[in-house]
Amino acid sequence: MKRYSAFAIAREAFRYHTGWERAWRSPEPKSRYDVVIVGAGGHGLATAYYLGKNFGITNVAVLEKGWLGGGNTGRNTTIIRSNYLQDPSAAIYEKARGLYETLSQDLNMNVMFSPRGVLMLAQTEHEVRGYKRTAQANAYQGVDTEFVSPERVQELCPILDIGGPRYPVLGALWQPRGGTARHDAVAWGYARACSDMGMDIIQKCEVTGITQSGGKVTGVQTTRGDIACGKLGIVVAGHSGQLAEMAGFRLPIESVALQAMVSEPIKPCMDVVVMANSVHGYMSQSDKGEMVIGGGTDIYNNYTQRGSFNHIEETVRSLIEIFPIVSRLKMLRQWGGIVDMTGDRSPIISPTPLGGCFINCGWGTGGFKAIPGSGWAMADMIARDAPGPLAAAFSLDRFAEGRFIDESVAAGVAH
Ligand code: FAD
Ligand code: PYC
Repeated sequence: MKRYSAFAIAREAFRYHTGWERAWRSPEPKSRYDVVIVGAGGHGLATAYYLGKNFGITNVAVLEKGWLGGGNTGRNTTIIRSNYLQDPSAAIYEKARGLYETLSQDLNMNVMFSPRGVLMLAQTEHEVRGYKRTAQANAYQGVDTEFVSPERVQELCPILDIGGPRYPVLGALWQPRGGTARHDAVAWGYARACSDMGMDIIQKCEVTGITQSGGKVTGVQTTRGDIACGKLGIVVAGHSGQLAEMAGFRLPIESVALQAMVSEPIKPCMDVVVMANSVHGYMSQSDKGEMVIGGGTDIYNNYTQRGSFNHIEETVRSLIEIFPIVSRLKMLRQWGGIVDMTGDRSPIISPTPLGGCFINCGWGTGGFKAIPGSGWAMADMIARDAPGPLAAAFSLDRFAEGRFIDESVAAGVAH
């Protein structure tokens, strides 16, 4: 595959952009692969990429029932941070954040990583104590965060009303190298790199069954025929329960809609990401000038990729409290995704009761930021048949053994 470069852009400019290749091939499925990954979201594609890059395993297919990146990976609000409380979480999210720093170069695709800084506002005494504790834990974990004063918050984000009508801003957890990235480009970049390594990305190919023999996975049934495999990775976010059922086990997962919206574009007015978890709203400004806005999850389980109307009203109301300047903005688009929630709000990266079958799910409302680290850890587990140091704590056993990794506060989104 030809490399993207300034020279390539100049060359194509002279020939009316007629020479660009397709970013990835769309092959017919083969009858067998060493590894099949179900789900071409960021986590599935990153898993395939690191299988190839780190372990030289390239006889891999990524099967996607819809279009690549059309799940939560293309529906999120792109916030990247690693300011979690527990050690295993800080390790995997910081690994991911670190990989984001050089992802554009690694993938030869501009993923527009923008480490503009993330502020998580403390608007109650409880949050002040909680975020000070997180900042202290992060210092031990090697994650660069600090608890900052209301004055510093105002300096970092002048459009915030820190006096607030309900909850004044009492400080914030600040991660200066958190930020955002272009979500589609992350999926496209991994897909292009996988295709370049000879892997097959097969869209419009829904997995409808999982075949097994003697307690080991042997393949998948799909809407495009049966495909045999040596190992299987299930990476389907909100549909994890359905795939687990096909494989014959149950997951402690609930599927819920989470929605977001963007406003009409306006002139640049904020260059940090702000999350306000007491009032349930968060906002950043995209490169196009749109204000990117989200709130809490729906309160009932469902599979509708749109979310409910009351949330739009509640989220906008909350944001107006802290950002009065958005009160006259028009909203342009609204959408939802199905997020996969575990009880402790931490992911599952684990072998399963079915031999040769591995699962990666439970990222809930916060998995975009984790994509590179999660793919890295999942590839390592599939290649070596056992979870490595990044994945070990996130095994399925923890729910039976009571080893919860409680990140309900760090999740940052009201559930
Ligand atoms: P997905 O991208 O959903 O990919 C799974 C894929 O599996 C889908 O494409 C689906 O079609 C496919 N699939 C399902 N069933 C089958 C089948 N039977 N056969 C074949 N394919 C199948 N996270 C953050 O870190 N920061 C944020 O700011 C943020 N904001 C969010 C805002 C919203 C509105 C939403 C919905 C989520 C947000 N998230 C955020 C969470 C984040 O988007 C997800 O955790 C992450 O994208 C999950 O990626 P994934 O690859 O696991 O899943
Ligand atoms: O995990 O940072 C996050 C997040 C923000 C919005 C949705 N999830």
